[in-house]
Amino acid sequence: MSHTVVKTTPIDGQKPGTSGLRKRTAVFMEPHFLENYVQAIFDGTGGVEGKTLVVGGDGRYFNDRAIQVILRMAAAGQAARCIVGQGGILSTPAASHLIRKRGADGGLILSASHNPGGPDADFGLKYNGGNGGPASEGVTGKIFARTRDIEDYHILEAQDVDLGTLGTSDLGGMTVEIVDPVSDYAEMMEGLFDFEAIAGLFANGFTMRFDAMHAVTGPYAKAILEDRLGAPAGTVMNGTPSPDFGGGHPDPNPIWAKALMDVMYGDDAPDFGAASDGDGDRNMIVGRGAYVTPSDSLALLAAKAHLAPGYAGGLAGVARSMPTSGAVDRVAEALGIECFETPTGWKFFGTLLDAGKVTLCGEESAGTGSDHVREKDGLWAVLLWLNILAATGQSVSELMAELWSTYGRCYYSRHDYEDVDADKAHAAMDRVRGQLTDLPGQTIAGAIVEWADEFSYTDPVDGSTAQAQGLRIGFKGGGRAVFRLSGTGTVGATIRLYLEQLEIDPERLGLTPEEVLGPINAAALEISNLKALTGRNAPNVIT
Ligand code: VG1
Ligand code: CO
Repeated sequence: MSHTVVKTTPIDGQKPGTSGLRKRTAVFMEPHFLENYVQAIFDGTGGVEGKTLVVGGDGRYFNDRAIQVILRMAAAGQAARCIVGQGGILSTPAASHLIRKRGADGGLILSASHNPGGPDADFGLKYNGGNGGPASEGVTGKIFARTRDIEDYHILEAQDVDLGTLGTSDLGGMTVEIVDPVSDYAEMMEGLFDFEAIAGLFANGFTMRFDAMHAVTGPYAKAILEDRLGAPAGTVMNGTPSPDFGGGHPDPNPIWAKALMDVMYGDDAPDFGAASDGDGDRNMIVGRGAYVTPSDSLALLAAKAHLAPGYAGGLAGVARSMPTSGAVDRVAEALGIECFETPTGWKFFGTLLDAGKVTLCGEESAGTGSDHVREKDGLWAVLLWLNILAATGQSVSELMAELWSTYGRCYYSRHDYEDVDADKAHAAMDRVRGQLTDLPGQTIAGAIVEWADEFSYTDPVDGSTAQAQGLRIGFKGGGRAVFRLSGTGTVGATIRLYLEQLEIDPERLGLTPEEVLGPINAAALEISNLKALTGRNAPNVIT
C-alpha cells in the first residue's frame, strides 16, 4: 500500500463558527473537495498521528464512499485507530457517546442533519472533539483557515475496507474497528430510564408511532422501542435508512413530518407520537391531537426529569438557546436552579455541560439533550417523555395543560424565509439593526416596543465571546420577536423570524398560536420591511 501526497488548491470551506461543512452533494463529490476538507480537519486539529477517531454518518448518499476516503486519509496520517459504525452508520448522539465512552480524541460525523440527501441534495461533514461535542469556535476557525491555504493532502492507496463486518482489521498500520452502532447507545439509555415502567406502558396497551423519516434513527428506534421495550412491530414507521431519505425532508416538524401528524390528528390516533431527523439529534413530540412545541417540551422535561432514574437527583441547571421560548426559564425559577441563555448551536452548551453547570438543555429547533452526551439527542428525548408518561399516568395533553396552568403558556412560532438573495437578507437585517436604539417606546402595528438589542454572549465558563447572534425586540406584555440568519443552509440565505408571547391569564391558555402571535408578527414585519426588501409575501415554512 503506498501513501500518496496529492497537490491541491484551497476550497470554499465552512464558515467560521459553524460546526462542520454542509454543501451540495455534487460539490462534496468534486475531485479533491472531500479530501481537502478532511485534510483541513486533520491539520486544524493538530494532525491525527497516534489518535483514535470515531467515524460514522446518517447513511445518506455518498456516506459510504466518503468513509472509505476518510479511513485511507486517517491511515496516511498515521492515526492509531478508527472506530466505525457498522455499514458506516452512526447517529450524531451515538457518535458523541462512542467518542466519550472509548476516550477517543475526536470523531468525524457525516451528515447534513435535517437537510434532504441524495445526488441532487445535501451532504455534510463535521468534527467533534474529545468531549464528544461539536468543535469549539477556536477549532472550527483553525479548520477554516486550513481550507484556505491547503496545498496538499495525504491518502493511502488501498482497497475498500469492509464496513459491513464487525471486528478489527489493519489498514496501512492503522486499526479499523467496526462496531455495532446501536448497542452501546441502547445500553446507555437503559441506564438512564426506567425501562420496566415504559415496557409496562406498552404491555398495558399504550400505543405509539415513531417516525424515523427513512433516516438514521430507524435501527435505534426498532432496537430500543420494539425489541427492548416491547412496543408492537410497526410502532416505528419509515424505519429503514435510505440514501435519499425516501425522497423526503428528514426534519421532524409538523410540515415535514406530515405523515405522522396526520396519524396523530386522525381517527384512532395513538397515545403518543414522535419523530427524529436525518442524523438522529432532533425530536418532535406529539400527543393525540396535541403537538408540543420544542420550547414547551424542554420546559416539561425540565419540570419532570426527576421522575427518570438518571435524573432522580434533580437538575444542576438548565440552558436554552436565545430564540427558544422562556417557558423553561419559568420552570427553572420555580425549581430554584439557574437557566442559561446561549447563542443558537449546540456547541455553546458544551462548556456548561462539561462544567456541571447544567443537566438539561434545548433549542426551539427540536433539539433537546442532557449531560449524558454532548449533542442533542432525539431518541433520548422520546424516552424521557415515555418515562414521564409512565411515571405520571397522565396523557400528553394533560401534562401540557398542567404545565401551562402552573407556569403560563409561551405561545411560539418560527417563520422561515428560505433561499432569499443574500444581499436582500442582509438589507432586512440591517434595517432592523439600524432601529434598535430608537424602537423602545414606539408603538408599531399596535404593539408597544419595550426593549430591543442585538444578542451577544460571553461564555460563563471559558470567557469566550460570540457577537451578532440575533436581533431581538421585546414588546409590552411579554411578547418577543427575534430575527436571525441561518448558518446551516446550503443555498442563498434563510431569515428566521422567531415569535413568542407569554400568556398567564387562565382564560387565554387555549388559543391558537396564530391568534396570539399575529400582532407581534405584524410589528416585526413592519419594522424589518421584510416583504418589500426580500420580495417574499409569506414564509416558506412555519413551525
Ligand atoms: C439550525 C437550528 C439550530 C441548530 C442547527 C443544527 O441552525 O436553528 O438551532 O442547532 O440548525 O441542527 P440555523 O443556523 O440554520 O438556524 V442539526 O439537527 O443540523 O444538527
Ligand atoms: Co440533526
